[in-house]
Amino acid sequence: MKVDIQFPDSISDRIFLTWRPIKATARVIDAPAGQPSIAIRLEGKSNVGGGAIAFANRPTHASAPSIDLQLPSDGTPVDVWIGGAFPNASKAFGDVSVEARQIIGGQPAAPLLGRVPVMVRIRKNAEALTNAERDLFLSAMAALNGKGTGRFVDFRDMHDGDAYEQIHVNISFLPWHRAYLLDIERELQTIEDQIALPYWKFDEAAPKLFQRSFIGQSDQSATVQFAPTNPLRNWVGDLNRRGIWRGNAVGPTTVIDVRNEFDCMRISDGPGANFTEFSDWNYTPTFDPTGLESDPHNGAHGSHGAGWITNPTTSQLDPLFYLLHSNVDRLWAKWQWLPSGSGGARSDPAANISYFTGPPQANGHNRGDTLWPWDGVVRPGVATRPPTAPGGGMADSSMTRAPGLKPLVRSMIDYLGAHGGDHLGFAYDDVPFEL
Ligand SMILES: [Cu+2]
Repeated sequence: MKVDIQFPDSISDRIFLTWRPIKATARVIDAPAGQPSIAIRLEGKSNVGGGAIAFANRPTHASAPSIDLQLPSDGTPVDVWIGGAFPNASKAFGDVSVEARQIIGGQPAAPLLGRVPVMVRIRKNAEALTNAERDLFLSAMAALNGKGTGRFVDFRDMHDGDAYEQIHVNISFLPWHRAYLLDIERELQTIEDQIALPYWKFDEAAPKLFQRSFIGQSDQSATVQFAPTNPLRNWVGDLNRRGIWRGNAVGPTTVIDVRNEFDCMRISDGPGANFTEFSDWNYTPTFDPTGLESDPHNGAHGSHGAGWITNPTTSQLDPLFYLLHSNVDRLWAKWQWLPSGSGGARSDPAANISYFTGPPQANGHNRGDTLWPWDGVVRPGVATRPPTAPGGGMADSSMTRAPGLKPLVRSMIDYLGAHGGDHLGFAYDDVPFEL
C-alpha cells in the first residue's frame, strides 16, 4: 500500500509553500481488500534547522503539525491544506517533507507510505540568510543581469522616468512595486527555484548585507567593491559605466535616519485605517505629515548620499534597489496583517480591499485597473509612457499562474488570497497568514 500526495494547483514538480496553505490531495494505492477506508496520518518531517509545515482540513490558516485522514480504499482522493508553519522557513529545498503513515492502534506505524519533499520559500531579512542562500541569490541576480545584456534590461526599462505617473507619488506606488518585485522574483526563480527576494530592513544596521561578499561596499569614488568570489562583481547596470555607482554613506554599522517600523504602522491605525494616509507622500496632513513613500522609502534611497539608488529614474540599476523595495513592500504587508488597533488594517476590509474604488481609470490608480507594462497598454492621455511594454506579461511562478499575464491592482492588494483573491506565492518571514 502507498499513499500518493499531489498538489493539483502547483505547476512544477518541486513543491514550494508559503505561510498561506495550498490544497493537496492524498489517496491510497493498492489498499488491502476488506476495509472501506484506511486511517492515515500526514506529518511534517523537518531536518535540523529546516522549515516546518502545518496542516488544515479546510482552506484556512494551518497550525496543526499533523493531520489524520480517512482515505477511501478505492483510491478516491481526499483534500487537505498544507502550508509553512510560521515562523519556520526553509533554508533549502527538501529540508522539510510531507510524510504519510498508516495509523494502527492510534499511533502512526513505522513504514513510510508516501513522502513529498517541499520548501517553505519565504522572503527573509538579508541579515538572516545563510551564506548558501545569499550566494544563490547573488548568482541568480548576476545571471539575470548577464553583464548588462540579460533579461534584467526589461526591469531596468520598466522603472524609468516615463513610467512615473503610474508608479510614484500616487496611490498605485505600493501595488505597482509589488507587481514589479514579484515579476523579477519569478524570473530569478526560473534561474534558481529556491530563491525568494531578501529585504534590507533599513531601520536597523545591516552588517552582513553591506559587505563585499553581499551587496558590496562603496569606496571614496562611490564605486561599489565586491569580493573576488561575488557574482555581482560583473554587474552592468548602465552600459556606459563599469560597475555599480553608489555613495558610501551606508556601511555595515550605519543606522540611517528614517521612520522606524513601529512608527510606520502608526501612520494610519484602527477603524477606518486609511491606505492613502499609510502610503501616499502627497497626503494632506491632519495628524502626520507624510506616508510610507516619503518616509522611510525616499529616505532609504537618499541615505546612500550619491549614485543610482538615490534617483527614481536610475535606482533600479542597482541590485540593492530590490532589497530596499522588498522591505517597503514588507511594511505594507505587515500593516495589512496587523490587527486594527495595534497598528494595522487586518480586520478592516475597507483598508484591505476597497480602496481604489470607482470606475476604472486606465492609469493603474483603481483596484480594477490592469497594471502597466504587463498589460501592454499605452493609454491616451498618458503620452509620456514608453510606447512598448518591455518584457511582456507577468511570469508564472513554480507555485501558481496567478495573477496571470496582466495583473490587476486588486490582485496585488490581496497577495495572500485572504480576501477572496489569489495567493501569489510569496510571503515575508515576519508576516504570518491569518484570516
Ligand atoms: Cu523606490
